[in-house]
Amino acid sequence: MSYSTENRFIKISIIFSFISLALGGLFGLIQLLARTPYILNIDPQIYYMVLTGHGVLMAIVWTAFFIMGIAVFVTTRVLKVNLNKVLLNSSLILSLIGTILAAIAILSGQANVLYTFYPPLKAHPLFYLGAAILVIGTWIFAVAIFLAFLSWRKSHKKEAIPLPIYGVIATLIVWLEATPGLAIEVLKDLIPMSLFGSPVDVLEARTYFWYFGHPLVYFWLIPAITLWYFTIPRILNTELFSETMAKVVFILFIITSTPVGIHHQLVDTGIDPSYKYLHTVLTYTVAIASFLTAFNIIATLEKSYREKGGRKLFGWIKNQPWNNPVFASLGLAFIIFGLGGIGGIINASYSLNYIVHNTVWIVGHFHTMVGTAVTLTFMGATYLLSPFIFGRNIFSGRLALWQPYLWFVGMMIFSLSYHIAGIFGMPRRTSSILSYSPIPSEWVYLSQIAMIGGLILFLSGVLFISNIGLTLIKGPVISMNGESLNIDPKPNTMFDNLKIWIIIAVILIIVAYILPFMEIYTRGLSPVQPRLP
Ligand code: HEM
Ligand SMILES: [Cu+2]
Repeated sequence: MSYSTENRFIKISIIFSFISLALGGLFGLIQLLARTPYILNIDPQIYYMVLTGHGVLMAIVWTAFFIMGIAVFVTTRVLKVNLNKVLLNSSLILSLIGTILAAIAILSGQANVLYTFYPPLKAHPLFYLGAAILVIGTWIFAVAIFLAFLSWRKSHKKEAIPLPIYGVIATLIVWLEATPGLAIEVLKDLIPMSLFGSPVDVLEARTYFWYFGHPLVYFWLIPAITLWYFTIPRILNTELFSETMAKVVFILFIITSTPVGIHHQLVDTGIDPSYKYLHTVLTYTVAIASFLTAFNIIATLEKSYREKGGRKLFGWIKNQPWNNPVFASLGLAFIIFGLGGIGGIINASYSLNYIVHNTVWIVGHFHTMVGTAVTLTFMGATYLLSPFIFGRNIFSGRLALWQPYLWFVGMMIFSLSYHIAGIFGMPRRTSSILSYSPIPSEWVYLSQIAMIGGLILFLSGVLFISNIGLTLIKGPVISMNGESLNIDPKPNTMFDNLKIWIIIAVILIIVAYILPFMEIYTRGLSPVQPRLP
């Protein structure tokens, strides 16, 4: 079977994602040095340009392009199908154009609105236009994958959906649940604001944004979790502890990832506390999915240890292939996912949220989740899939082994210090904490410790990017481009009927959002004039 169009898509989108990661990492370094007292002084406008670039490149571009590339790889290789060429090519072109337009607006300093682009802050129209085009590109992409999946399904009705495909489909369903919120905000509020200076209701726009913003988290996490489910048992030469549990997790993500967005607005005025409470409760149900994931992976590790004759109570932790770069990346990402997950429960708690809101605790938190659980997993997946995707083995296995450990150590130092500094009230999104003087002494030394962690993190990023760069140029050539991934067919069960879960998801979204939006609209909007940051 020939996958030439698909392979081109995969290569372009994944290499583009690495470029974003590299540039985003450079911006991260600048922020790190600027935030730490007495190290680097930069103009606040430049700081916010860099911070917008870092947030957008890391949270949206790096993740979305990597995910699209991997999704094409998994879909074609597991189902042994081709995707619609026109859809695939146009989705790639639109996604690239949209991203480049937004990048031009950001890098020229005309969109210093951060990756949350809260109005009334106003960016150049290209920024919003680029975002809209990117989203349209991803929708076309989703259609291409769904068409291939549905046509496969027609001829394989009695078979269970293979787990990696389940992960791809769940990811795209969550994306399609989430993005209408973004589309409405951008088309209805932000583009008119930016083009014509139309006034905007801040609360309305923020509510649409977070309708999108929380499921975005699962758009990142589901692919990472899918990679754990698929890769870890293969490396250990065993089966996943429970495939049914894995599917239940995906279903829970489909159902509960969207109707929880108001947990990002617990401090916003104008939303009734009872709705905030409802979203908090639903957030705890989505946390169950994360707990089940942790259980399933740990049980798989222990199962494989016992199958090989291990008998010690905790021997399954040490006796794993920690010297395998792929396992190390995924395993360390998984550990950080556990720690970050606990932090997430604190964020979602109605009362504790008031303490950590808008502090660097939050920065510490999402660097554990998207910055490590997701990013380090994708890095490990790159080591694994490089022969398939680039037709080359990784240039240096030794660098590939050092890299995840450095990332882990760097992240532990960086994120732990920011978590603690956050409890001392150190604000995020500012380059000049000293301007808050007098400041707690903790802010200064915790920033300095975080800087050491961030530098290690940056070094790890440099190792990754240079190893991949060298792989592309000099990695040992190996021909695996046409190869398929074989997964033994299993019988269909109720967990393979996605329709019913999608219907439940839609109902729950309506229940969770109809009242808050009615409150916003019946009270009447209070639009304000946009302003430049
Ligand atoms: C080289 C490694 C990295 C360093 C040194 C770094 C550093 C930082 C710092 C210091 C901030 C806080 C800025 C502030 O609030 O004033 C920040 C924010 C952020 N980082 Fe990173 N980061 C790194 C990697 C990543 C990765 C891998 C991701 C995600 C994939 C990521 C996503 C974000 C996001 C979404 C923000 C929030 C931006 C905002 O508040 O608007 N970072 N980063
Ligand atoms: Cu959230």
